[in-house]
Amino acid sequence: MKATAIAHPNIALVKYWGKADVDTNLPAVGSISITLDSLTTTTRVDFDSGHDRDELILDGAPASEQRAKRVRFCLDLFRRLRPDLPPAVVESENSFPTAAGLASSASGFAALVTAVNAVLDEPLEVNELVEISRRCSGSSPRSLFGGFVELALDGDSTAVRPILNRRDWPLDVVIAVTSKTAKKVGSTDGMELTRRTSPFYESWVEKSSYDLALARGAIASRDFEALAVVSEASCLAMHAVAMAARPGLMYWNGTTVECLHRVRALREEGEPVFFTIDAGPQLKAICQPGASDRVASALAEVPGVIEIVRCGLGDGARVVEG
Ligand code: 2P0
Repeated sequence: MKATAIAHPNIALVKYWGKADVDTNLPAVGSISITLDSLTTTTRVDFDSGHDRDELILDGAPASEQRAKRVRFCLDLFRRLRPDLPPAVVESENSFPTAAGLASSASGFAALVTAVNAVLDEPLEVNELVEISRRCSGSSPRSLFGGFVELALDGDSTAVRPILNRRDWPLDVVIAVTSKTAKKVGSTDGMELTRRTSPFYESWVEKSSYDLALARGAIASRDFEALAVVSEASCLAMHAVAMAARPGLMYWNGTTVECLHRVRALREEGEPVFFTIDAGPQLKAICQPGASDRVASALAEVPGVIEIVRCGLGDGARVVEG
């Protein structure tokens, strides 16, 4: 009973921020993302280890108790449906910094549920995997699929709808890494603080269905400019509602802001590029493939950028050898 799976982070263009129910981690809003290709989480599960409790090894070392607890929670959700699953050793490696706004929990749980499902005599249905991974990390069901993906609300649960294959609209992503330090306030705590204290929270939730519709239309018609406008608006609205929490949440550093201005200047000069920023200080520039060399060079020159990471759009989580 061993299996290995890989998954890639995804980047939301229409953002998820806020929970309708904390206990079941039900999002308050739907979201639309793109799955990346070159950043990878590789997760191996071993249910034959003979250990008496689930263990997590992260990037080669025993993980913190907090992270191990989240993995045990995920395995216990499987055990509700498959009670005979013995304790597991889970080994997970990220090819990128953990917890610095590069969506490591999304790829981590997508890889974990895919690997666990691969050892089951009776594998779960995809909607069951979506629910399990979503309970562990609200962004992770999107990494189960490739290309352009929507996580839609469906009553008390969620459903994932692949919108467009990566080959049908290849875009590039240039990530300007501005810090490798783990963020001070995690997404879950930040979302709850925002829900409880931000005066703009209700209008953020109300407005999201409008942005989802705009983004769906832009992707269906491969309208880059329309996708740029709605994506930047959703990103800035998410950060605005979070900044208005008390105390206000500020995930950016000065370099993030300089990168944002650089991307806007590039677009004014005619480059097909727009930005998005998640709950961390990295700026992600999404561009047409022909523009990505120029976008990467321009962002590399911004003082404070410590690394440029380049990706295309990738496939969903999958089982691999090993
Ligand atoms: C997103 N983020 O849509 C938004 C934008 C971060 C900023 O989904 O609380 O760490 O575990 O469900 O999975 C953060 O994702 O959040 C997130 P939880 P998670 O990508």
